[in-house]
Amino acid sequence: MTEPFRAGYVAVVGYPNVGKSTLANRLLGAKISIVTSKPQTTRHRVLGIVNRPAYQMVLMDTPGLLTSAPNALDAAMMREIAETVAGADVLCVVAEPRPDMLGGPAALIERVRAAGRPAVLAINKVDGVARKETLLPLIERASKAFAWGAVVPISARDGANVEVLEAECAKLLPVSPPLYPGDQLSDRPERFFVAEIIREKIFKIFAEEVPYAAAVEIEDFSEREGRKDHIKAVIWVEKESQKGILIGRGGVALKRVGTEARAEIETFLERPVYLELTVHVKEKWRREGDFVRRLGYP
Ligand SMILES: Nc1nc2c(ncn2[C@@H]2O[C@H](COP(=O)(O)OP(=O)(O)OP(=O)(O)O)[C@@H](O)[C@H]2O)c(=O)[nH]1
Ligand SMILES: [Mg+2]
Repeated sequence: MTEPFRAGYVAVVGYPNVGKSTLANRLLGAKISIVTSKPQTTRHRVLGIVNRPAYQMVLMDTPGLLTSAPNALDAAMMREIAETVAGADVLCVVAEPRPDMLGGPAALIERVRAAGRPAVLAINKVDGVARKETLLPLIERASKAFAWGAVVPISARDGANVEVLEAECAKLLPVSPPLYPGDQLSDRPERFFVAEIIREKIFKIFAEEVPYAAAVEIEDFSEREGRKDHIKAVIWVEKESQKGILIGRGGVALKRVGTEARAEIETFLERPVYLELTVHVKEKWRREGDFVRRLGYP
């Protein structure tokens, strides 16, 4: 007898910077979610769809779980996590191989228990663990904390054991016909990915303050017959000083953002584009609920 087809939503959750987006991209085989070395990179839940012969796994990457939400942007991100978890069939909890990986601020494990959903634990970044035997006590301890569907040590970066993790998550999906057409990779429009690519370059190029104060809004995205697409993006920051840093002396810094972003946007869209970037200041925009919503955060 053949196994019935399964389909459902898998929420990838965990503390900031543990590798949730790296894992989501690895499972999707495409770069859907931006990855940087800084925590709190992901702001939106991103929906990517893994289509396999026996199942369809709709992946939702989430922002990292924070202890507190000091401003409207953080609060929106935390609401986004709660909504995503509520809409998930399965949780894929990602943690780093450390004794406190499920505890700590805002106790992840409590959220998992409260969610009442089947969950798989991925212990990520095991490529960085020199002595693999140190993983055993961590796995044992985690196994006692919750009735996980499975506890799987992985490396999202090099792909080790990611297939095993995927299979464990797939087992927990409900029996269901596919939820999306088989050729669809995401539910987000192109302009969302374009804005995210620009934001990722800002995270990579600038130090501490600027990336967190920056938001990208696509003002215009026009496809032009016989000419390059025209994309006009505004980068919002909170202070004149941040605007100065983003633009740089003689405009060199902004130019670098533009050059790097355009190259990646063209790869993503598989066509040439003309990218126009401008920087605007909106004081303390992260504290303004209306503005945060205008930028597409819930
Ligand atoms: N060594 C190692 N590093 C990894 C692995 N997975 C992710 N990373 C790195 O960890 C950092 C954070 O990765 P992200 O995927 O952005 O993490 P995240 O959990 O989505 O982070 P937020 O969205 O900020 O919460 C990046 O520098 C990744 O390259 C892994 O398996 N091994
Ligand atoms: Mg992320």
